[in-house]
Amino acid sequence: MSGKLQKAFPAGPAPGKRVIGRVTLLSQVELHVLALDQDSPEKPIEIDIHHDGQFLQRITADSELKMREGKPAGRTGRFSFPENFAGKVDYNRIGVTFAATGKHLVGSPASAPLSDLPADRITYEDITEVDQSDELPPLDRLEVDEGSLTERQALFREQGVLRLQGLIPQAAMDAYSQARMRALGVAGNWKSGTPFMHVPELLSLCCNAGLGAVLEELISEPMGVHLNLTDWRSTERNWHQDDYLNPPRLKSWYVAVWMALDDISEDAGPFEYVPGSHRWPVMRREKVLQTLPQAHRAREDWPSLTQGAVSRACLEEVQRRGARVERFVARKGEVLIWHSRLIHRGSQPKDPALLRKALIAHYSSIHRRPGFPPAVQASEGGWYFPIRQPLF
Ligand SMILES: O=C(O)CCC(=O)C(=O)O
Repeated sequence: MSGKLQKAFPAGPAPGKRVIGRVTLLSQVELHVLALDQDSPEKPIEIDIHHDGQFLQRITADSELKMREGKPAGRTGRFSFPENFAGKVDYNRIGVTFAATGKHLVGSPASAPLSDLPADRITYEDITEVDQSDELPPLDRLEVDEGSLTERQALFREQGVLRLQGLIPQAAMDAYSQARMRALGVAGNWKSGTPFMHVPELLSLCCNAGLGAVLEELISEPMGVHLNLTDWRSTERNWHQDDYLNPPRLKSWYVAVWMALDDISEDAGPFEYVPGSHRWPVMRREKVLQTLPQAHRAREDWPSLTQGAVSRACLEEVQRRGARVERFVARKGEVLIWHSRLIHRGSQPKDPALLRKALIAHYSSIHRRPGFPPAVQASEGGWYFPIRQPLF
């Protein structure tokens, strides 16, 4: 317990209710709450604890605290962050709210307006909007001559996802797997998001001509790779769309590809997705940012700060619509292409020791990323944006 970290806050009313409370950080890992229902001072009060927008636990402030004259001063409760949080507790990201109203207790550091709401009160509607404008790729527009679509286009328009076996020669995947193994072994990873700039086998795989042709068939413009996720474990990034993570003017001229370099075990945290969810309202960055206190909106790590609210809102929407979740338990060589608005996630592995040998590559239209260096056509036929970042 650290005396330096001890903070005290004045008590104050929770707006609209005669329930008041304050929270005190006793140590880096322990919170103390004091709450009082002014109409029923003997009543225990339920309090929700969040960190980084993620709901952690509901506690009850039920120990009686009496003032000197014997009058009830309120009910107290304590919360200790779980052991696996050690070192990760960021004081400014702790949210402490009344369970009944969702309002923050005085002294709850992550309090501020949508940001006044705990992540579990933010709805899909709060952070999305309907967009079927003519600025979208042709397959996403309201009016499409369905009869003129190829089978793949029709599937992608309807499902937002396409699974293909045999699209990329196995030899190209194996060559990359071996190069990665030589460079990193099984557990390592590159720091760069663009390792294709350093690893010829990776560039060759991402710029495979057959793949490039299918991406162009779906989006209607040549697509250039600009991001790789090369870990052989699930990212464990919970439910989200990719669209709001990109510049708003890019709209949906964006697509991502998941390649199975080996058979993927059911227990290794497969990629999961909700077919058809790319036709639901789309998350907007400015709306997602509203869920954060003003002071945090310019932070580089805003995607992780908002991930808790985003994934919860997605899950609720999936449940509200009774939508189906699919798992990509891929066979070696299989490729999955997904739409930038598709709700998807890297699921949590049941067995964290298992490898998930995959390559993930993200692509944008080569005509629509003015902030990137001009795209270059690789000798294989596909395109890449030559973004140089140190490999390690
Ligand atoms: O780990 C995974 O399979 C999910 C990857 C993902 O969400 C992404 O690349 O946007």
